[in-house]
Amino acid sequence: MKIFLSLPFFWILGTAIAAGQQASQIRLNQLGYYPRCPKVALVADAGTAKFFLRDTRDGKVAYSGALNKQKQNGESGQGMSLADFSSFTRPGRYELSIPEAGTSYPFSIGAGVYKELASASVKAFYYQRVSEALSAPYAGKWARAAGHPDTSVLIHPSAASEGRPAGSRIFSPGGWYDAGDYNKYIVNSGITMGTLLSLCEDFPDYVSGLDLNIPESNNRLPDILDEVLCNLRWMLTMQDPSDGGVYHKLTNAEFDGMVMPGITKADRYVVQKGTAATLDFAAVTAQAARVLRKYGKELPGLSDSCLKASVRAWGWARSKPALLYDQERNNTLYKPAVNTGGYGDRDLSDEWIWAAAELAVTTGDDAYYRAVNFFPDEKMPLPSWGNVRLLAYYTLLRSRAKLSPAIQVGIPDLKVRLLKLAEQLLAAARTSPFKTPMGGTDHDFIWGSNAVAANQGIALIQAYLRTGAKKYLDAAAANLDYLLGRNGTGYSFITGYGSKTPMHPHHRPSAADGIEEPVPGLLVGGPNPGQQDRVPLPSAVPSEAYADDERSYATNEIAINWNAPLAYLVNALEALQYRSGYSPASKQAF
Ligand code: G3I
Ligand code: 9MR
Repeated sequence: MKIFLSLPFFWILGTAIAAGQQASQIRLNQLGYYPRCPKVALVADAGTAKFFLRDTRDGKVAYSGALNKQKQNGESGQGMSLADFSSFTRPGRYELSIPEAGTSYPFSIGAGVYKELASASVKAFYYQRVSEALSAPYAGKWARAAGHPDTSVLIHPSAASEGRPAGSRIFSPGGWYDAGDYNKYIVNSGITMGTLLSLCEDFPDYVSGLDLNIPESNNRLPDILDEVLCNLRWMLTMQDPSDGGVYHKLTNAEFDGMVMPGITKADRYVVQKGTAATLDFAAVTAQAARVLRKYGKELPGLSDSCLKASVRAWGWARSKPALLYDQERNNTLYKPAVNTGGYGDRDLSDEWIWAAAELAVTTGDDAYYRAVNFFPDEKMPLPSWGNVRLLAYYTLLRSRAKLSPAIQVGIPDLKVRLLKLAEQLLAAARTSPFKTPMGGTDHDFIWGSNAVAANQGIALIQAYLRTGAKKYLDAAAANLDYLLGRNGTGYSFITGYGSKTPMHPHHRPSAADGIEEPVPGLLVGGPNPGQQDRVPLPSAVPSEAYADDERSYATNEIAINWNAPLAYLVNALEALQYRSGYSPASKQAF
């Protein structure tokens, strides 16, 4: 009773503090929580004080508890305390208040708490469409004219072949802009498409019901497939029909300025064909052939064309097994020099594994499996644009039954390896200052660190799908908490989703469109102390090295290969039992 009498005072005090920047001292998922999932907030420098959960409608205390002191956050010396209100499940809108620290941003507890974000994370790709106008019924205030047409793209001297000499032109429209820039890169499209296609393969029923409000929404395909097709059709134009090789990228020679797409009329080029691009293309088209097979009526011939393109790409790669894309070297040999994103991978063993896995599973032909060393070691490297090995393993885990018994017997127990990785991520969550798998080590904070968090989430979802063990799903959800605010910066890293979100991402349309709010649903790169852009950061502590500054492309750019794992993570959580309750028994699992 006594406690309730003293509360209004603290509530008023807390609310007053929150009006300042105090709210950002309380780090929690700024959207909210499913009723029956863990609910945790972190508070800087608040010791073991009491915390109160208040209903925002009337300020009444709905739940209270004591903070739990955690270890310090790296070099910052900031003491973190943890508020755990997991056992509170009543749907509603709340604030967390700690008299000594202030009041959090308001958040929700409810079944539909990530529904809008789930769709926005995929709709983000619509906003990246290159060659078509975005109209108001779909794009709202972010409607804009079409960007680069790419209907007459030059063959760069590095890409010249007998049938296509330097300076000749090809037709390669459409697709998605890679990131904050206006170029299109096959390698980065590869992992992006693989991740989105895996979402379709892992949760087919769920994705059929996912509504994106895009121009194709009324056709008979799932919206996410319509969106994926947009980039797939572009990718298909990047294959040289005469030999099956695939151009590394379609690009300006220099990055465009911070202007709307299509304003600049600089020449566009396709550059050198390379083995990494060709293998990533082979993997994507083989996987797409599989996913599209059941839509033969809606998309006559497309699945077959994808498979043919994949087989030809594979053939080209076999004849040129290690033709790297080395931009610096090319710039000493060819004019014009090209200074846009390099995506220059030097180790192609994982691209070989991925292409072989997708082709083997789609065709059932053991020869693809036999052609490469699938298990050079026991590593399970987290996916990134430069390392796609795990995408192959996810495919084998999902579909090994499609391989012949002789091959299946020889596959090591990938489930054991996957669970080892998942356990490592659980261990990281014990040491991370945010009690999330993300941040267990400072090495997590690279360029695009938020995609590290999202890809860790995918690995944990995969572990959940193979075991049904709730701890993996909870840990995946904790990384979504991380992305939505339970992190070292106090930001929710997704534009438009949360209370304190990036307002100045390195994203040309958002910078140039004159609209205050950036395009929504975009995941920014996140903390990265590398300062490759030389922009000052508010902190040198890796987990805090983030600036919501348009110039800070090393922390605040957006990119398709970062949004794809976000889309997988949040949509997988929606697809699984979290939506309706908390029972690990899922129809789709196993
Ligand atoms: O791999 C090392 C790692 O071992 C080391 O611990 C770490 C320390 O910083 O560095 C890692 O390498 C970094 C690598 O990203 C990690 O993926 C490099 O320093 C860093 O320069 C590199 O950045 C890449 C960046 O382009 C510059 O090339 C990003 O991965 C990549 O996402 C980004 O992609 C750009 C495109 O080029 C152009 N379009 C936008 C896109 C997004 O920013
Ligand atoms: O906008 C570019 C971004 O997409 C890239 O990730 C980044 C690194 O390659 O480069 C950005 O472009 C910058 C260029 O490298 C240097 N001049 C300023 C450009 C941004 O305004």
